[in-house]
Amino acid sequence: MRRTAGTLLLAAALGLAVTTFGGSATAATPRSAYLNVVPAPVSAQPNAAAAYPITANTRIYVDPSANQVGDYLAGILRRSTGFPLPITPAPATPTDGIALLLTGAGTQVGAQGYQLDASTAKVVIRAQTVDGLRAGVQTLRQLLPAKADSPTVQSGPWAVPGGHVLDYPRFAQRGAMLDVARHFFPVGTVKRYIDEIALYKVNVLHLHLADDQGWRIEIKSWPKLATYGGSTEVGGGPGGYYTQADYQGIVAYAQSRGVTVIPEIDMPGHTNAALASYAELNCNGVAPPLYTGTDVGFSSLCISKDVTYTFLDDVIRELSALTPSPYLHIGGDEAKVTSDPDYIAFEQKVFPILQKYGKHAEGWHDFLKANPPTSAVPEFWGTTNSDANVTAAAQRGTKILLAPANKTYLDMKYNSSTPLGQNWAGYIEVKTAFNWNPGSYLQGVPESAIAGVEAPLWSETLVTTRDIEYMAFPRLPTIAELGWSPAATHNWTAFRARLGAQAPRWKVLGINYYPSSQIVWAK
Ligand code: TNX
Repeated sequence: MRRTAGTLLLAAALGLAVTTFGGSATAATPRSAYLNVVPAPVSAQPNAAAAYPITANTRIYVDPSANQVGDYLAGILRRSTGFPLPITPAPATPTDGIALLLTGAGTQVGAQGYQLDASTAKVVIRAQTVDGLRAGVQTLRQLLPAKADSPTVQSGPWAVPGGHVLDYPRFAQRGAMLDVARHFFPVGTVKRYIDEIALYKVNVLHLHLADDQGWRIEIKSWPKLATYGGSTEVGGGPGGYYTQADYQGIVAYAQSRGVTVIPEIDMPGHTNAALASYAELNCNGVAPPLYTGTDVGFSSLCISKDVTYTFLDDVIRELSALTPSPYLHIGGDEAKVTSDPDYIAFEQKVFPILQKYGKHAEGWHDFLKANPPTSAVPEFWGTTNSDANVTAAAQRGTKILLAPANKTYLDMKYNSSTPLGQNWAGYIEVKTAFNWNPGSYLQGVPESAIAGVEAPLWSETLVTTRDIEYMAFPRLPTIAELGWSPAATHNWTAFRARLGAQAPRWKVLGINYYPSSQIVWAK
């Protein structure tokens, strides 16, 4: 790559030695892997004179309470290296191997950060929490050659380049939303997406579990929601649903990768699948047919019936018991056939039900008009830079989750020839997804009021894993970078090279992606 002002700026911001920037024009020195980590770390200093070789004798030393992280790392590296990589309880001061330690990290790393030191003798990751170690392991993966992520044994060498990283996130919450309602995706597809988002330190998977076209989670007290309400999808396919055991499997798998699942049941609109399943939920007592189109805003739970709140109490009770997260997402968007007074009356009955089951509400920012508790998290999905209700909530101390549709919606087309997706919020090329600042995006909403950022993937037009990946890559890592990396590292010229350096790993992992011409793709 060329030495642009941008890369030098990034180098300065990261405290990097500029001498490590090799010119690919002469291809003399390959660019240090420390400069290619996505999201960009807080600081990284490569030491080109050192490298730790992973060999058949390498041990992974782990603080016993972080064994799961050791297993995760070993699981990846055993497949590709063929080495045994035994997991061993960590001594106080390891002198060899790869060590994952819950001691000795500086206080700056906080609850999610880590420090990583790679020398000729060893690689040491230190954090204050298991989640911090998980983040460090994702960085270590990216420091290794792409073939380290291969599912089959490859030949080495397996050098971890020498260097030091100090890293922690800008925002506590970095999310990805997957709509499993418009099209149903099997458990394996969801787990694959979890693996993909975890690579970029995304720590929340928001699952959109119910909409007009399908109800995707078993509720034992209202069984037809899943068996009938889940029996189709957009286009009329067979749909599907997760049993409670399936859902718990997803939650546990996500947790093992440092990802918290936040389930969404959208209400009072986007509820045709529930209304079709139980006639008594309709004001007129008549169940509508199942719906397989893509219109929005035509359905509503019956606000005035008591059974509506019995139903919601049951759903929220069962879902709360399955969900370790303190948040449940209750949707609240596009309730176009619910009057404002009805909407407010409805939400005012739902907030106490959540509280009863020990949960805070997350919801699309529309629900602010019903005055939720300060602890509720509005998810801003608008396409403007100002929203009076969001600003007022932020001023009351409410934390805002940012998912502006014209920046973060992964279902928007990249350009007019993208075969999948929609364009109601515009086209979102990679640069558009990158070029905004979550800390100053909404008028009157300071950085301190931002909980984080999320990239939603609505699935009206998406049917397969390859479809999901084509829309998420490369924009999901782009939004992940905005959520994690310090504002000082934000630089398009540097980013387009760093993002492009991910492609060899995506190829090894079999991840489908949109090869945007804006990006400098590595071979
Ligand atoms: C708007 S974003 C919706 C969804 C659609 C999406 C398609 C939001 C809160 N509601 O119901 O799936 O647009 O892009």
